Amino acid sequence: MKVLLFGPAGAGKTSLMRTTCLGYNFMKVLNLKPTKGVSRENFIFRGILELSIWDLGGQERYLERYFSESQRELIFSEVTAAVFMVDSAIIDAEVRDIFDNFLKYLFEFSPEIDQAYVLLNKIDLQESKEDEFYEILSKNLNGEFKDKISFTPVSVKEGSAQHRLIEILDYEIQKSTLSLQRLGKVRHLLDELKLTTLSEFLLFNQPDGLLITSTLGKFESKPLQFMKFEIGTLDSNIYNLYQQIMELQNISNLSPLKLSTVVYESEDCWIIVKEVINGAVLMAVTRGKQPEIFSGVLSALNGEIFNNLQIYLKSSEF
Ligand SMILES: Nc1nc2c(ncn2[C@@H]2O[C@H](COP(=O)(O)OP(=O)(O)OP(=O)(O)O)[C@@H](O)[C@H]2O)c(=O)[nH]1
Ligand SMILES: [Mg+2]
Repeated sequence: MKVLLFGPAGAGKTSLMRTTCLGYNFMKVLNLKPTKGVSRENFIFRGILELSIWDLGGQERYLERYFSESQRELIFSEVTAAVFMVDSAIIDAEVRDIFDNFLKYLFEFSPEIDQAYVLLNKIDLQESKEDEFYEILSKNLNGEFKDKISFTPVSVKEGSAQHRLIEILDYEIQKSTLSLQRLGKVRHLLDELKLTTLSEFLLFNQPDGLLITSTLGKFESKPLQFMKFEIGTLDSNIYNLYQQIMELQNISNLSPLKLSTVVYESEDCWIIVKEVINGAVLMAVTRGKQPEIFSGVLSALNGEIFNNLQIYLKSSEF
């Protein structure tokens, strides 16, 4: 699925992409270099939706190229979701020309698009004038475009831009039969795990830290930042000790990935986190703390249903 990120230089497009799809925090995108022309990156959003994000560097010389007769079709065709982003702290009436061209070619080459999204970014800045920018971009819009464009004031710094992009992409999941089928199958396997263990299960996508699905149904959670769940790297002390002990026992060929499960204990329950495949992590929350519940979950996490989940997720990898 092709996603276009378009807009003038410095608007925050690359920042938005990295923080949403890779779980980076804002500090990590403070010093991004301007994107040189077209940068394409593939991600699997929420573990379900295959994305090809076209992050288009917004410097003038590139914009001219995107609109040129030789390139416009390549850039604007087969787009599924399109985002136009501006820096609301820098009011520039000339952006309107860029926006008009963007709309013109977008709807010409991807006529099946039902919505284009405008993000008025950086509203965290005091000098941000998102209302003024909204006026510039929306004034006298061609009637047929008018109903197809939605404007949202956002901030990548504060997280509302990522929230909006996630909403936009979730809407695409809802429109995709294949994605819904995949979700249904995974959900079914989690429900089976729940039946045999009386615990709740939540499956997370590692790169963006978002929930794929859970036995609790729709469950809102913030993207899990910093949690990569790769225990070997997460806690290298433990890995080092483990390695030493295994060496004492003459067991070689260790990889940090062999440490795949973390257990947390609270007064009321166990929380057990296990990597299913590279890129997806399963979390079990037990109902109660009896030892047999704990061992039940551990056997389930080494049993057939878990295995099926692993096979299914592997087979639907892109
Ligand atoms: N204050 C503030 N700064 C932001 C926000 N979003 C992005 N920035 C900063 O704006 C600068 C430019 O961000 P980029 O993501 O590189 O912008 P871009 O749209 O990709 O720019 P080009 O690649 O040149 O088209 C970076 O220093 C970001 O840290 C925001 O919401 N608030
Ligand atoms: Mg960029």
